[in-house]
Amino acid sequence: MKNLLMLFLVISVFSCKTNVETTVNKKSEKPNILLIVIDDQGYADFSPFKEHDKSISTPNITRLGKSGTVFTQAYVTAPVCSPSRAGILTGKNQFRWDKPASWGPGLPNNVKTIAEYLKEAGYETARIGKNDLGRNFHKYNVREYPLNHGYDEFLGFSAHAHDYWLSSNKIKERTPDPYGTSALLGPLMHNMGEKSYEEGYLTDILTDESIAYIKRKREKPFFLTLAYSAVHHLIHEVPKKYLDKYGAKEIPNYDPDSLMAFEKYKPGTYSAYYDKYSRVGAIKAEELRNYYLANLNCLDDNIGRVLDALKEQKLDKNTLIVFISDNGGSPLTGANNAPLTGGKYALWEGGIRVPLAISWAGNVAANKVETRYVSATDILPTLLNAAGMPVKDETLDGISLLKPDPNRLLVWKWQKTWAVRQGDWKLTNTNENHWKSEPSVQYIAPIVDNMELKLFNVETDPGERLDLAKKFPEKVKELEQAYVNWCEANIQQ
Ligand SMILES: [Ca+2]
Repeated sequence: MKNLLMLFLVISVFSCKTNVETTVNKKSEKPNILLIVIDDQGYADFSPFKEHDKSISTPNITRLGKSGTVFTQAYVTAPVCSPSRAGILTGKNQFRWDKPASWGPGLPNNVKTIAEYLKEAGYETARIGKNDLGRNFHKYNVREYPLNHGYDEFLGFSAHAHDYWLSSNKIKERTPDPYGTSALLGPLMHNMGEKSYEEGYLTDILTDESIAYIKRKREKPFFLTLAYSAVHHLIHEVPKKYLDKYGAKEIPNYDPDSLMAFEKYKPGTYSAYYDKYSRVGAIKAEELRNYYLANLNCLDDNIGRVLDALKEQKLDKNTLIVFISDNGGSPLTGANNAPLTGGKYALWEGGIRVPLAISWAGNVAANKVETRYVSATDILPTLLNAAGMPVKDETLDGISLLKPDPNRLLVWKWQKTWAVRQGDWKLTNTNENHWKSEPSVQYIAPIVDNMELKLFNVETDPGERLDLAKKFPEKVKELEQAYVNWCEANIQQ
């Protein structure tokens, strides 16, 4: 009898482990799904990784990571916001339809989103925060607007960035160019109208609204995409208590009456203010990271509030959470991508390898570090699988996050550059591209700045320090051909 009991225990433990690792939800109850998208977080600034930069303070992101599985080799489909977000949302490489592989892939009618699938699976859907698909900013009656691609509700902004402090009608009316750049200020878009906030800090506002959404009484499971704009520039815009903690001096907010004369812009424009503080120089390179740390710390406290709200509502056990940064840390904000080279704006590992975590109590292994490479396109099939929704689309690029394939082919196309990864190898023609100013001191410069083919073993050399193209010409040829073949078969002509 005792032996039988032991055998039963062993079998139970074993099958439990198997369930945890393969994760197909057999429960009839569908989980709530929370997809948290962060903006421009550095690879080394993700505390669930053992080798993270110790200057960050993000205990809540650590808590989230430990409650599930974190991925040390998670790739997004582009090194900047819009195309990467299109990849996350659709489970596809956005250059399938955006042949120039541009900043603005947009969202065609025939490409289905996670929100559309989950709505069909019986979910209530909402997007709170940044909606940035690179086209048709600030417009309601376009496919890119969340209400037209599967979300029942939207509160946020449709652009690359929004001022962290200025979300009122009043400031919009006083500003000569409220939509002057790819960033904006003023009221947030809210369903088919707007919502003005006289005061408040954007990261706090997005959290408050998300908590209110989570707390709502409902019959159906929810799918909430919470897309923070932190830690995108304007990185210096942070509540004072965080600035004080990191010894960062407060910088005055934008004010239309203040005279800021720059050659390119009229005095008093938001464009001038945004441009000034979205490059290194106005804030000294060596001081920039203090602002970044303050901004990230504030974001972390807000993520803690969301996690606490789920617990308080007793939803923590049946909510699947995915946490991802849309691209690597920016060279212009003081983010740290170490040991990866480069950053946002280019296909070096620092631009496309990002923090990623998935958590779902009892279904996804907790406290686990997955070192095999995965893609942000895997989020869609993973979520649909959890929701019990079959995926039939053969042009999907994603597979399950929980079953990584160590030999799969991943491809990237970003403007005139491209990259391909298969197994341990990465081939790329990427150059260095740190955009509009000198990079911050955290930036690790790539070994070369040209568009010749470079071959790296990114398993043993994630920092891409040793170009092996000359040593392994056959591997170069093989991977280049794999990239060409993929494009010929999949990019719409
Ligand atoms: Ca971004």
